[in-house]
Amino acid sequence: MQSRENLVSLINHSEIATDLKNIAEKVLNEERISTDEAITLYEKGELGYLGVLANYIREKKNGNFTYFNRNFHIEPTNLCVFDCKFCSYSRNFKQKGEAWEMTEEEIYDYVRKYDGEPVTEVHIVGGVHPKLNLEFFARILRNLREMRPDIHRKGFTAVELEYMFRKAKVSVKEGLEYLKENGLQSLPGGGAEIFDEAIRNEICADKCDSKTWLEIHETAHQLGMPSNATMLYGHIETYAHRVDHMNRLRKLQDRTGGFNTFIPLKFRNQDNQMSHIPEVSTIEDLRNYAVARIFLDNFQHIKAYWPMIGRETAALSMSYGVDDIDGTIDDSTKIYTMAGSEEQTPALSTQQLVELIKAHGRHPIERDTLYNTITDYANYVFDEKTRLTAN
Ligand code: V47
Ligand code: SF4
Repeated sequence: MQSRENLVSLINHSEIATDLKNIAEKVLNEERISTDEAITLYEKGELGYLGVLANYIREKKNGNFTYFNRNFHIEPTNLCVFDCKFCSYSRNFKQKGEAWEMTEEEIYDYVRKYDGEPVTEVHIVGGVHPKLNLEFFARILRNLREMRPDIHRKGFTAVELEYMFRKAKVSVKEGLEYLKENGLQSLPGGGAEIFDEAIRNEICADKCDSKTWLEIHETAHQLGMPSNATMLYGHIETYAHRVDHMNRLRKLQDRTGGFNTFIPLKFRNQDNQMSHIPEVSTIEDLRNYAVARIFLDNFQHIKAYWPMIGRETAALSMSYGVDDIDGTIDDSTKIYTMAGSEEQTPALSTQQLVELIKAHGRHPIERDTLYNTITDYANYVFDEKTRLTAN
């Protein structure tokens, strides 16, 4: 395999520093790297070096496949009781006039738009609204299950769940069990931000703390509900904070194996209380994907969320450890549009996703939420009339 040859020749390269060479050898021998070594990667690893290591692991774990799915979001409201400094999306109650609140019927109408469409996942996420409670969301889930039993229901960040359960006076386990009975199938990765308590206190002091975020995901895994994990990077955190964040996730994954994918989220600085902080470069984005791929040896997948990072960088990231670029989205999320992403109407057709992946030399696989293959697009050609025909 070419990626192995590249790694071996990098190790034999005489000019490489000893500590970097040792890490590369560990990767070749499939040994776990330490937190100190991960910090060394961030501090000293050049993009080319990190890419060789990350690509080797990526191809070992996922071959040449790049995954995507057909999905849409439901964002019932952007009114939020919390005040995260990095958030461009939420509005508080003083700014109610600028906010949206979907009625229950509007939510169902929104889902009806997809009647007859082969979408496989709905991602429900939004601001934390004090009136939208556990009962409301349980009813939404039940009705979505009835309307479209074929669509996987992934919903609610640990931040939304913590608030919902606290208000309903139920434990995390009781609340998750109840939502599961009513149709919740997995949790998205949002709300993790940076687990370090001091940084969290600076950027999102009033919402669910790190311990609770981890407890909610652990309980979900114990109940048989998988989840994703995110990390908001490129603001006031240091490399050590990023590594500490991923280390807490790696330890939890060792215990439960319940995380599907890790999704680094680049801080975007438009129209929020941290707008004075410059965004990191695309090179730093790619380095970050690569270090995540190298460090998180017990995560099967690393996702580049294209509405946040832009389709071009998402495509490049496939050479730096990423094997998943999220889905069609259908312009159904505002989180990154409002934070300054280059994707102002995020929607890609299946054909566009397939072509993007192929143009970068990877093998496109449409997956379901749990990474089961729905369609292998290696030998498909798209036809304008029939939309899709086997080659
Ligand atoms: O927790 C908010 C982030 C997250 C900004 O699980 C920002 O498949 C950057 O978690 N700059 C919510 N990031 C979205 C999320 C997510 C997205 C896509 C897929 C999945 C998944 C999960 O958005 C928040 C926060 O970390 N966020 N504002 C901003 N200005
Ligand atoms: Fe509310 Fe989420 Fe925005 Fe924080 S990131 S203010 S919890 S919508």
